[in-house]
Amino acid sequence: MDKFTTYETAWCPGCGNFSILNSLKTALEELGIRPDEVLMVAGIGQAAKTPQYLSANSFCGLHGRALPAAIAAKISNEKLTVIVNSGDGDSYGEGGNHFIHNIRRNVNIAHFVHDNQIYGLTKGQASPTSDEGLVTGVQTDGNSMSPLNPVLLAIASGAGFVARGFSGDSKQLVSIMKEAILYPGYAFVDILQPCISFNKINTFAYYKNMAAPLGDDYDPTNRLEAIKLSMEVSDKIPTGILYREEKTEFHRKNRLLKEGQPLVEQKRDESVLENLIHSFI
Ligand SMILES: Cc1ncc(C[n+]2csc(CCOP(=O)(O)OP(=O)(O)O)c2C)c(N)n1
Ligand SMILES: [Mg+2]
Repeated sequence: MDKFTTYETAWCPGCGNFSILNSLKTALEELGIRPDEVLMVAGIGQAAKTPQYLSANSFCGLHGRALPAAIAAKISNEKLTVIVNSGDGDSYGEGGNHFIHNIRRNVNIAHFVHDNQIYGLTKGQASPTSDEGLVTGVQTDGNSMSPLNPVLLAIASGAGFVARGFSGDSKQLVSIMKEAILYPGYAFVDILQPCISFNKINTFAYYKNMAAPLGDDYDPTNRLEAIKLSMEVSDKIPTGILYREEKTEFHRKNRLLKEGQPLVEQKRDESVLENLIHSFI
């Protein structure tokens, strides 16, 4: 089976998740990757349902724990194309620590964060990217915390591929996703996405007005420029590949993995494990 299929979803009509799912499907098909070669990984949330709606291998873990499961799978079987789709809460809140240290580890996976600036599944609590003062049905006095800037954080932490997309610009999103999947290392994409039910401020119209696609003349290899650009979020929000640097990925640095034979195909001597277990009995 070479074509991907999508399934009926439980998302609200008008949710940005639909176009992110469809953009991913298009990106994978245009890259000529087969469904059986893909592992989709997520944590918990509306965004984290994405793996359940695409006909590929999938694993949904605990809230905030998508990255550890994804990199474990990739480390075991380098032949898999491993893609994480999860929310801003999942990736930057509950999974914030994994986010930073995963950048340092640089395993070859793509991480697509559906950033609706809200905890959607649990009906509107502030997420790490919610605007300060945001009032929702359950955050009635307004969010008292200042937002973190995931793109700035990723570049500052040493990520080699950092991009921002918008669910309403699928042409650009498909092209960013293709580059992220092909990038040999950890590729991070923050995707602006409206939550039509619980975030009444950062709407489709808001993002449409704010999103400013980078021009062809932009040079993504200048780290200081990328940092400066990633701090621009109040007048316009730049979208596209903000930073790109070739870095040695995890597999090429590991003695056991760098020869190229995936761990799952390497010969195992079961007696070593049995002897170890028996030494504790
Ligand atoms: C450890 C833990 N804390 C909290 C929850 C409850 N919970 C489930 S999903 C979620 C928020 C999801 O928000 P986000 O990741 O932004 O995804 P969205 O639904 O907005 O797509 C929360 C708080 C949980 N399941 N596990
Ligand atoms: Mg969210």
